[in-house]
Amino acid sequence: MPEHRLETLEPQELTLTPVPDKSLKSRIESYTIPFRELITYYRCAMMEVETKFRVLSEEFSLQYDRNPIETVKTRLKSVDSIANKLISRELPLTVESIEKNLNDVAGVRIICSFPSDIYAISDAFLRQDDITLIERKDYIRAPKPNGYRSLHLIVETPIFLHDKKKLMKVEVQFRTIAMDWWASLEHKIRYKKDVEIPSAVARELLDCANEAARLDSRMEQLQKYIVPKYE
Ligand code: 0O2
Repeated sequence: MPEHRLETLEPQELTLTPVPDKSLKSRIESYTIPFRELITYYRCAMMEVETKFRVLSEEFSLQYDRNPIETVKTRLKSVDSIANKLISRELPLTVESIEKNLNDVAGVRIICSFPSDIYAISDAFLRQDDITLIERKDYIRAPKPNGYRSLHLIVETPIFLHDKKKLMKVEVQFRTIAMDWWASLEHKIRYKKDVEIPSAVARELLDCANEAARLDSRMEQLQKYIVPKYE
């Protein structure tokens, strides 16, 4: 490129100067840095909630000599899933929109032994004074028409940063091993797939969900004979 001396340039020539790489970089950063920051906050909130369940698990084991929490799983929604959800709801693709409209960027799944454990653990969690319940969906007492069972809570939890406290939303799903078994396999078979599932397959899936619920309730009856209730 020919070298221009500033004093010889006319004003219109100045506007033709190509955008230097540096400004493109800063434009990209102005989008990505707040997004990465937000995802980090969600990760921190998820860790806070995970720790609360690990503490409850330790304490229940100590008090009752039985651990009602089988597994704690965590997941952060992928960038693609976040974008797809916003696009499908015709919402803006901005950091503000993610925070305002999506409740499940940070997810924690608690797999319990018996259905009653779900209520014991979720009540103990909700009694903690830094946890605010935003929404509760009980798909155990009222299963979805396809047979899906789980207790879903959307909660707000504080995260403490070096200079501020921030409230973040986390989705917590509670399931028994049987509910999780069904949901995981059903997810693979049909959930979110664009193809229409034949009604015979849908009926069979529903039947499997009901069967799993019956087994859960039989196992619950059995454990009542030998294991003390949480009080
Ligand atoms: P993923 O991949 O697990 O994250 P919301 O999504 O919360 O804004 P909605 O539909 O009212 O809106 O939420 P709901 O009913 O509370 O369900 C959200 C999550 O529950 C899903 O997240 C699934 O994890 C699970 N879920 C709900 N229904 C079913 C179902 O029929 N089968 C299975 N296997 N899982 C289910 P995502 O974001 O859809 O998926």
